[in-house]
Amino acid sequence: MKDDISEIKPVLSHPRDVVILSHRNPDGDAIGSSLAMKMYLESRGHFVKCILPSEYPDNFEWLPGVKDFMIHDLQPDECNKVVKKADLFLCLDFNSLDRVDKLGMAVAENKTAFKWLMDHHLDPEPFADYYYCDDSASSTCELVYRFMDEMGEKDKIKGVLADCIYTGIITDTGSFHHATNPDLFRMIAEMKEKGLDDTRLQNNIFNNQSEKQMRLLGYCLGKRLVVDEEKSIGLVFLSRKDYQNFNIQRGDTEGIINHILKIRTVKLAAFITAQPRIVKLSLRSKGDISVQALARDHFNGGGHFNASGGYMHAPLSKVIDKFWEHAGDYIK
Ligand SMILES: [Mn+2]
Repeated sequence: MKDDISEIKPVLSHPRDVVILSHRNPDGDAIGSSLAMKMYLESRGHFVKCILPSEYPDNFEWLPGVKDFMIHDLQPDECNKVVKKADLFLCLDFNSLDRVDKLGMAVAENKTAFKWLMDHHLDPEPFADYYYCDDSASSTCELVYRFMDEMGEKDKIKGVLADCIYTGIITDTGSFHHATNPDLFRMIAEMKEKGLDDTRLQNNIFNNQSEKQMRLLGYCLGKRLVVDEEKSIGLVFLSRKDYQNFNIQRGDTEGIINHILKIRTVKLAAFITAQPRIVKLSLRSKGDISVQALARDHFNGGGHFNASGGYMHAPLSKVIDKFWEHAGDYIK
């Protein structure tokens, strides 16, 4: 769903109070696309605030401008005030207002503001006035690049703005392991020509873990990994007790699921965690196995074909049982 670029040009032709929003538990793509679009819109004379429903993980702290994010969980009143005053909402990297919780309600209440959705998830909900969406894009940051190119302002993609775009692309593609396309590599090449320091960025993003995170990864793979060779499925789970014992904080479990998929015989990987109110599932797959369908059919979720997630209000053991009951049906 992509509306013509000519429809957004008049909207951006005079200074606006813009609020950029992205999803709960923001990842590199949510953060990178928010910061890149903030810089772009500010360069065109708009006033821009970025709001996130919840805090961002520590390993993105090095990104310039990240400390200016307003966090709805921490300062709801200030955020609501800004939302009320906005005359343009730019929603990045999510496809329905319930993904931003109470913030979504505040956005829906502001009926006069123009709503713009830029996203690469499947099936965007009809809440916006302008859609710049394409589920064939690797990331929202790829769409940010394409958008600036279509606006004839590709020359602005350099320096810190390019760093932000690269961060979203490298994290959403798992370092170019999935969801890539020829244009994406051309974009990277062009940014590299303009001085992108990809090695520094990769070090900042990936070689930036705490000792605790590495020991937690060791525990998950040593003690909590179950592999069903016959079904080609690998599973890691964490109980509430594990969360207490390791003092697990947001971001600490990031990327653990990708290690399960490194096993040769595993085609479908699941990471199931007991959160305070729900049990959360992250799902990944190789090839033509749709974990999006698995998440949608059984776990109130969705996402991408090879990367999805869901949740259940049930005890951890029940969720794990349900997973084993159904996951095999999706293996081809
Ligand atoms: Mn994304």
